[in-house]
Formats: sequence, C-alpha cells, structure tokens
Amino acid sequence: MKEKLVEKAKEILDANFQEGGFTIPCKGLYPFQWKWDSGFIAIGLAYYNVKNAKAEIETLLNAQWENGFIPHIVFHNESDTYFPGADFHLSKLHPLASKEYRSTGMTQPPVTGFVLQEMLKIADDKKDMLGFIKSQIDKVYDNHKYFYSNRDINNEGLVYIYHNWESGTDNSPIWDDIWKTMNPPEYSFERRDTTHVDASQRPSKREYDHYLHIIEIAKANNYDDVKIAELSPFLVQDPLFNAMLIKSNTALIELYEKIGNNADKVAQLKSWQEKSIKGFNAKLYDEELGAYVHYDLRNNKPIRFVSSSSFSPLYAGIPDKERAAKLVKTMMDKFGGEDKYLCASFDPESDRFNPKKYWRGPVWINLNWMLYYGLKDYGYAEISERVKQDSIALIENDGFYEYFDSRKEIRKTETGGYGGNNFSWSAALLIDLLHQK
Ligand code: 2M8
Repeated sequence: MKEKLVEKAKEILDANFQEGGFTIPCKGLYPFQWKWDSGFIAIGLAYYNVKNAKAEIETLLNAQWENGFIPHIVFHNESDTYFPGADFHLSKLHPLASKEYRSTGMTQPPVTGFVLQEMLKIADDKKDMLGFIKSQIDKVYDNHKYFYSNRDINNEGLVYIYHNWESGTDNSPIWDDIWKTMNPPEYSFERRDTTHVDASQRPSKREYDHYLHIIEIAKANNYDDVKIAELSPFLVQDPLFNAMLIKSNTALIELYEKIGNNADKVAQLKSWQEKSIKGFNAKLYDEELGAYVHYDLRNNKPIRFVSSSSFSPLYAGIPDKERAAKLVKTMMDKFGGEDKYLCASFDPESDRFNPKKYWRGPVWINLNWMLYYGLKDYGYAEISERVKQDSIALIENDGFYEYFDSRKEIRKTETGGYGGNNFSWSAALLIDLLHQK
C-alpha cells in the first residue's frame, strides 16, 4: 500500500475535522457540514478513527427534521467565507425543521444507508459498530420514508430533486436546457467561492441567479414539498440520486436483518426497492444512448446526455447483466480512451464538455469510487482496477484536489487538479481504495 499517500490523506481529514464533531469538505471554500461529503468522509475515518467516523454520522443525523428530511448543509458553526449561508437559506421557514440546527431547505444524495454498511465492513470491532448502527439506523429509515412519501409524486418508485444543488453535480450541462426555461432576476450578491478558486473552474454568475431563484420560490412557500412539486421550475428524476437511494435501501435491509426484530421495516424497504428498481429501468434507461439518463419532470421529457451519473446504477445493482454490458461499452467508448483518465463527469464527445469546469467534465473521486465497486460487482475486474489506478494516479500526480482534468496530455505543461485543495472526500475515499485488493 502507498503509506505516504494514506498518511497525507489522514492529515487532511484531521485538519478538516472540527470541534463540533464533523468534517468540512475544504477549508475556506466549504466551511460547514455537507450531507453526502460527510458520508464519504466517515468511510475514510472508519479506517483509523472510529470515534470521529461515528461523530460524523451523528452530527449529520442530529440535524434531521421532524419529517425525516436531512438537509444538504448543516450550519453548526459561523463562517463568512461561503455564500449562500444560513441567513439566506432560512430553514426555520419549514414548520418541521430542526429547532436546534440551522440548515438549508434542500437535501443531497441519500448515501448514509450504504455508508453505515461500509463502516461495519471496515470496523475491527463489529459488535461495537453494529451497536452504533442500531442507535442511528431508524433515522436513515425515516429519511427514506420522507423521500417515498413526499418526493415520488407519480408513485413510480423514483424520487425527484428540486434543485441542482440537491444532485451534488451542481453545474452539470444536464441542467442547461432547464435554465433556458427560466428567466430569473439578476440578483446582487457577493460570491465567495470565486475568492478561493479561479472563476473559470466555477459556475457563472448567471447560473447562480438560477440557483438562488429556485430557493426563493421554495422559501416563498416555506419549503413545503407539495408546493415545491407544483411550482419549482427545476423538478428532475436524477439517476445518481435514485441509485444512491436504492443502494442505501439494500444496505438498510441487510443491516436490519443483522440487527433483527425489524420485520415491518424490512418488508417496507423491500417493497420500495422492488418498485424503485422497476421504475428506474423502465423510465431512466435510454436504449439509443446505451446509458441511464435524467428525466425532466417539470417539462415531461428525458434529458438525453451521458454523464458519469449514467453509470452510477452499476453501484446499486440496478441493470441486468446484458444492460450492464451496454453501459460499460458506452463508458469505455466515450470516456475510456488511453489518452484519458477515467471517468470524466460529462460526455467528452459533447460540445458541452469542459474539462476544467467543475461538474461539466472533470473527474471526481466520489463518482470513481462508486464506479470502482459497481464494475467490480458486475465482473469487470480489469476496468474496475483501471478506475482505481487512475484515481490514485490523479491524486499522486496532482494532489488531493476537488476535481481533475481527464486529459493525460495536459500534464506535460500544467497541473490537472482543480477547485479546492486538501479536499476531504478525495482523501477519505483514497484511503478506502488503497485498502482494496
Ligand atoms: C459542491 O456544492 C456546493 C453547494 O452544495 C457549492 O458549490 O457551493 C458540490 O460539488 C457538492 O456535490 C458538494 O457536496 C459540495 C461540498 O463539497 O460542493
């Protein structure tokens, strides 16, 4: 194993760990607790600091709302290095929001279920970890219940997201056509992200106007789910988000079975799961593209682009073998050339591809991590190993960046790491990858 890299990764996680018991994604750029970041971070921490790994999950779940909702950012602390902060999001507008913690009124991919299962796999003291999981798992179950009760408006097993920040893939070209249906005001506000990172690597001012406008609509309706479903100009069924929910359903079923005495919850999870997998395969697969795609619920049409999210269903066991083979072929044909690191976040053959700009093209370690396991599970040992080795090489050459250029040749003249440096989930998931044989 590459001891030095693991040591550096631990240093980063330790430096980003906060007194309040959670880890920030990156100093300056992201100074609070983020939902899916925390999950990935807890996996890395579980290898060497079980106490902090547990704290990571607890601090996130403590901020859960009374309706089971888990927010995408928890503002445990004060910081003026990020916009928009707690005073903009105003979670207290929702009657069931946490009274104790300020947060956003939107969520992020539901990774916590499968994270708990990963923590159990990693833990040396299984009994102790299972005890911890037992103390937290109902909160995660309630979160899934929230999704199925409020966000599956057509009763098809697929939940919607109402904001691009809920997807985690913030400025993906997938959303470009939705922005064209909107005409938000030109807000005046002070961006903070572009004081930490070169503006060419971040979303544009006009994109931020759209992001803020959707929040304004949600706030005007006190973050009411029914109203949001009715009014939000952004309403999307996202394959990555739904794959995370399905993967976490599987994890919760297995964990509850280990814990015992939860037959009702297991039965409910199995019934959600069956419907979700069926709905997912029926609605989100695009035969012609050979990939899963997003569905624009507001405008009633599929969004026909291939991105790294298109392959995330492999991680959740969603496609059958035959479909998985098609997915892998699409991935290798478009993203897998010898001149490229796997796996760009957006179709490199598209004219919307931008290898430097955030979610419009660069490689992200969390998506690679999912692909590594997904490909391995479906028997693609060699490609899965390549995803792992590419991830290691990127970090080794460029540093623990937030995202990376997929083009190998640019490294002859420049560095290919972009966005924030000493980025927590790149560190945490590298620790996990380096432990895999
Ligand atoms: C990025 O998103 C935040 C908003 O949530 C931002 O740009 O301000 C995304 O990459 C998201 O997936 C991630 O969770 C977050 C923190 O790392 O940063």
